[in-house]
Amino acid sequence: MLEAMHTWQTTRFAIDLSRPRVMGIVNVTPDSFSDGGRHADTTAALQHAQRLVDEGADILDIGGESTRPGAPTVPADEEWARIEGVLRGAMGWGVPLSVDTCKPEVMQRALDLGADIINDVQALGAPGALDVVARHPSCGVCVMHMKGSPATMQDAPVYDDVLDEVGHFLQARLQALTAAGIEPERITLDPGIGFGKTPAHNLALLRRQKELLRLGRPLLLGWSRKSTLGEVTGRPVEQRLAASLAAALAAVKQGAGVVRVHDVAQTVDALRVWEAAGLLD
Ligand code: HH2
Repeated sequence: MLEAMHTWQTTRFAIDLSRPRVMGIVNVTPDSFSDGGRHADTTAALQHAQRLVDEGADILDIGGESTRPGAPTVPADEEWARIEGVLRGAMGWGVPLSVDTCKPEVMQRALDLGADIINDVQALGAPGALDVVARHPSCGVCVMHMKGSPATMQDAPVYDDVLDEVGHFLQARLQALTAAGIEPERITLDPGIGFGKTPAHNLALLRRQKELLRLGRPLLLGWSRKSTLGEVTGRPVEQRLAASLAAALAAVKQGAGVVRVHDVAQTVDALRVWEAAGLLD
């Protein structure tokens, strides 16, 4: 079990999670919540992606549609047009490439190009999405919990027990994916910080995150710059670096195998200090 928990099988790479890995965010969107429009064309996005790799990103997560609360949906062709050149350009870099999408059409095209991972905030819930990933012999997949949809998810979400509900959801998806033929080694699980959760829910997920390790798969956590950190610190999105680092380290301490971040260099440095002190053993 422990061995399996330490490997994430993806299209081209078996990613070793015996030490935590940093997934660098490449948003090729005009409207992402913290960096929308900064690298919205292929050239700028590739430059940004290259910088993240130079800074020590272990995985790149390329997205062409914002999932921020209230974000409009983008047609599949447009989403694909945003990310295709970035995927093609980065394919030879020797770094696992993840595609952040909910749409089966986009998943299929990305996998046809050789993408390593499908990262789906809808947990392969869209019609056809599970089939696309199951038909592929080896791609990795991250399934995330979200309550509601980006349009509605922050309308006063209510849980009896957020850990129970998220845990049961992830367990059910894990079962559905493996029943469809996706080997457990290909799957990571994400409780979905900020997706249909209040700050209290998100903080409970951090405090009790280790309970999710019982599901037997590595955890991927995305706290970077999220609004709960703004609530806690009183800071706007562009001033949440310190809070994001604290949350990433806390997530790792609580068992995360992968942290999804905007600020790769700083996160890598923070983890290096922990590693040097033997805190990652
Ligand atoms: N968060 C965002 C997007 N995708 N995927 C996973 N697995 N986990 C997350 O927490 C997660 C995610 C939102 O962050 P960002 O990509 O910066 O913003 P936007 O969705 O506005 O592009």
